[in-house]
Amino acid sequence: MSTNLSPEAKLAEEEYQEAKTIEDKIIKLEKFISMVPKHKATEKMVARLRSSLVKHKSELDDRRKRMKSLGKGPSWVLAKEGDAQISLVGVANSGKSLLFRNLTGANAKVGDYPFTTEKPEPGVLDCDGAIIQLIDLPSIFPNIRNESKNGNMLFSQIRAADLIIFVIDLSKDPEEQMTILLEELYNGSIRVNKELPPIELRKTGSGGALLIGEDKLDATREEIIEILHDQSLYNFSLKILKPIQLSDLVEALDASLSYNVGIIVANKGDTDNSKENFEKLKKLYSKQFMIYPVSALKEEGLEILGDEIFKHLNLVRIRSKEQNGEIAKKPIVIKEGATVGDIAKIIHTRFFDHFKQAKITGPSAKFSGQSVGLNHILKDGDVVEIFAE
Ligand SMILES: Nc1nc2c(ncn2[C@@H]2O[C@H](COP(=O)(O)OP(=O)(O)O)[C@@H](O)[C@H]2O)c(=O)[nH]1
Ligand SMILES: [Mg+2]
Repeated sequence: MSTNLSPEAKLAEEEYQEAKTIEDKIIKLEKFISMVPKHKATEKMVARLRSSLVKHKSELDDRRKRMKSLGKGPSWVLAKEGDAQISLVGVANSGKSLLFRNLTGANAKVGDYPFTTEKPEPGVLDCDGAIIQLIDLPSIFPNIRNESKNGNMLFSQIRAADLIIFVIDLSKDPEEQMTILLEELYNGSIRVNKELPPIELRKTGSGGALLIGEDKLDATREEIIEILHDQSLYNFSLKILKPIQLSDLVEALDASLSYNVGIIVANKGDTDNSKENFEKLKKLYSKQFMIYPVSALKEEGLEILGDEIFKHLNLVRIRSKEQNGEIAKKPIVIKEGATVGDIAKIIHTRFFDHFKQAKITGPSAKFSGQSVGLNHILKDGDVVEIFAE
């Protein structure tokens, strides 16, 4: 390994090499990686180290799966109920529990002291008929994964979320909070508002390595293949679609990664320093996140939050019009891009099998009562009346 490392980094490397258990190897290797200066000259070395980290994590994951099948898996991860699941993430005292309480009406302990919330609490948020499960979570602090016995469960819960809400306390430095949250989630294998790396990888039974578009990666063929060998991939075709770096390739091979969508709710807008901190938050994070200012205490900004949250779930609410002319109170909540055919199937297969036409009113209709076929794509807020033979 490179000799240009600081004495601390060299020590960290030794500690990693001496680690015995997989858990320990992961902790020590993460520490070592964090100590290697990141620049052009170390880029490939860091990519290779990350590649080993991916390998250890997948070993750990395999073991956890086996443990789980023995009934030793996480015990408090809440299963999804309703149309979508949203988790509140933040450092201690940022106001998650108060926000949760004021959005859902559910009871959650609110405290002036840290760690009032010890396990996930579920509540229901009614977004104009869509039933959204909101989850209040224990607070995140630096190195939580290794220092809290519930760290892994917490990350399992966050990974399952359809949307992560970062609750930031505007009475304190927002950069510090976001850095902790993003770093902990990153180490917990969660990527927020990131796209999947632009590669296509296929395992093949034989034939060795086939690389397509390797000119888009600034590394030699040998270096690329080495990274795949680390993950026990010998026969494969790898297509690189856009320019990437070796570290992106490592990310792409990490099956443990979860790609989640996140927004920021900037809380405590009623406090003294909130204006300045809000400006700072916007300056640093508005490219990566939508940011909504609120005060959970004064219940300000909460009314629009429901609507805004819903927009990030990529769902649509479709109401059916019954034969008696009444519009269903409860909408059908379905993925964006759903067609009249999808709705027909949900109402009754008879409507799909013997479909004649549908009349629609709402955002996707050119005019009220427009007649459309099965392939018409619906929009949020549409009312659909289906006619069958
Ligand atoms: N001034 C102000 N205080 C708040 C606001 N939201 C929460 N708090 C207070 O911050 C403290 C921590 O709140 P809590 O919801 O328990 O935070 P959690 O640890 O993130 O769940 C409590 O004393 C709350 O009353 C807010 O919008 N404005
Ligand atoms: Mg709490």
